[in-house]
Amino acid sequence: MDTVTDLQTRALAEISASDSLQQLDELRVRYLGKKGEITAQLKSLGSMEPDQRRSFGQAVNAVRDALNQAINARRKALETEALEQKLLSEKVDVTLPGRGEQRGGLHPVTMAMERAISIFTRLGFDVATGPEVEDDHYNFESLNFPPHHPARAMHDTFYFGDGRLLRTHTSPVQIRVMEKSDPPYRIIAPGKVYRSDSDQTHTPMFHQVEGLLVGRNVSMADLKGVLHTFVNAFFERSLAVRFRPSYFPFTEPSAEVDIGWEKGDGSESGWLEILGCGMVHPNVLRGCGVDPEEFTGYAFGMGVERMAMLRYGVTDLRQFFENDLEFLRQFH
Ligand code: 2U9
Repeated sequence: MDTVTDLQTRALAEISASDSLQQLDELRVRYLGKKGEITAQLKSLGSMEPDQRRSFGQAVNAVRDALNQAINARRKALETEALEQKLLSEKVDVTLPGRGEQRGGLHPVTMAMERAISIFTRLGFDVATGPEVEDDHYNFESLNFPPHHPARAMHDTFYFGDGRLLRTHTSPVQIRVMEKSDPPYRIIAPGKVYRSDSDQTHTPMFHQVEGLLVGRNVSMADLKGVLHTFVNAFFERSLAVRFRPSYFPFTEPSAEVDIGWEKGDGSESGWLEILGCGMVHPNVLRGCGVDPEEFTGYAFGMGVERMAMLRYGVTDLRQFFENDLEFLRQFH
């Protein structure tokens, strides 16, 4: 009996001194587990006289119940303590000042591109897109570039070596539209284009917005009207425009468009080239299954980086590609 009382005193002291759930569980196993001390005492009952067995059995059971109770109570206390610790350490001070936030913005080239798209959309043009990896047929042949013609050299093409190439203009988009549907067409093709060219005024990737309108009785006068309307809207002022004869394989006649440009202080005024255009060459129409006797059309193309430089007063093309936040934030 003394051993059992001693055992209870010792176990209760250890239980109340335990300071972790793991330690408490080790105590439970040591005293109440299959090979535990209380269990051993219960096993010893078998070899006792009936009288002794009854009173000893009651005592051991009472100790077992007391230990069980103590362990459960201690566990609850430890769990509550742990929860309180956790709540304390995870406390959020909602009165702390905020960290502030940074507002993003569109890239000026994106802004110029969306501006051009928005103006042409309001003039009735639909937006068409196509792949950046093309082949000779779509990038050159269908656009009336004869094989080995020097005009191909103007484009400094990136070739993959397996017949594929990176498009040097977005014109293949219009070819694809013409090949698979009937006129009339009134579309613009905005997107990235690639030319193996890199200096102060050229980057190997740049953006174009091209346009194509094909229908009955479409004339150069229509082209001039639409482009004048466009440049006035794009630059938000009434500009003088000049059409200068030029050459492109895919248009005949072809022209380059200049705008009369004056700097704010009145200095350095003059003509500034901003666009290329022309009447779609009959060979291009015919190649796409469009009868040039029945339909005529005009086309135009512009470099978006150039338009963005003029519109936002950027003097160095490379700034568009450096991702300097000090530069980019000016356009937010
Ligand atoms: C089809 C037929 C004709 C698109 C055109 C230009 C003139 C032009 C340049 C502007 C600056 C390229 O980025 S740039 O270097 N583009 O001058 N582009 S006419 O003519 C087409 C397009 C599609 C089927």
